[in-house]
Amino acid sequence: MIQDPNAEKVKLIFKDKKAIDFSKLKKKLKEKSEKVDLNNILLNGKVLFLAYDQGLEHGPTSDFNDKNVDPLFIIDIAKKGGFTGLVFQKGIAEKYRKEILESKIPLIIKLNGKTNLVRGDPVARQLCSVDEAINLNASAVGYTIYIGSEHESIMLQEAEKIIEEAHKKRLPVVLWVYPRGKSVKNDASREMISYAARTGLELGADIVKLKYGGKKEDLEWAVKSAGRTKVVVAGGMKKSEKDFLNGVKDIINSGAIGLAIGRNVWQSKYPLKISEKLRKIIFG
Ligand code: FBP
Repeated sequence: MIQDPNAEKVKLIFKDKKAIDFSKLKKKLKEKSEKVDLNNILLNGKVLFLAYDQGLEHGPTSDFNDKNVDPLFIIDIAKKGGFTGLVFQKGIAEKYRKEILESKIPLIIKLNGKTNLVRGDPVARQLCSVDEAINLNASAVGYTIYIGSEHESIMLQEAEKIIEEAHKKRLPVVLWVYPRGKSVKNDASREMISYAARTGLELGADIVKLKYGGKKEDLEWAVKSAGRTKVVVAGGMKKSEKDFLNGVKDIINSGAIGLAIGRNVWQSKYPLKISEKLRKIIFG
């Protein structure tokens, strides 16, 4: 132990002060931690979210076919595939409200978004408020920040306001943090994914969503960098099932709590089979 030459002096100062009431302090801390309710979207501390905001992010022609263009197909996969969350923009959440409610899958509403039609450093501004999300029965809200973009300050500030408001209402916040823009050379490098993870922690996100570059030790470092903010990983473009599932094992063994994926599930020929395999890896 480190010897403190001033220990005696410090003791005397503390003697004069009023004793700290630890029970009050504990109560305060408990109240604080009760503010955010993650239980709705976690299953044994793990998650499997089905992401379906690609219609806005990439456009229907790039990602969808005759089946998965229909939000009902996605809700059905989420329900039968045992997903712990379903990610929509507010429009789908509103128009398919009845089926989402019937599915009993917790809803995560993305509060910002953009199309991929604009070139240059990306910015995605807020399109839906926390209150609108609550009125649409959201169990959590999501927001994307493109760190490294020349417009990152807009997104950092909007995310901060959203986190403040959502947490007052006990709603968890999932931040998608993607390094992007001309200053970012490799968005999946160790440096970038850990920076993304740390951004989530520094802003107070409950969960941060990252892209995984395929190196387990880099993801382990990102998970460490995220501290008490939990890490989930995005799926990316459709891969062979074998490669994809091997990657998922590494993701879970690195300390991430799960996945928030889209294309590798709903573009699969057998979405329910792949969901079952994912469930086995993530929840055991
Ligand atoms: P996928 O599993 O299909 O990659 O979805 C994850 C996700 O984060 C989506 O929520 C989002 O629409 C998409 O990736 C954005 O990807 P990108 O910014 O690379 O175009």
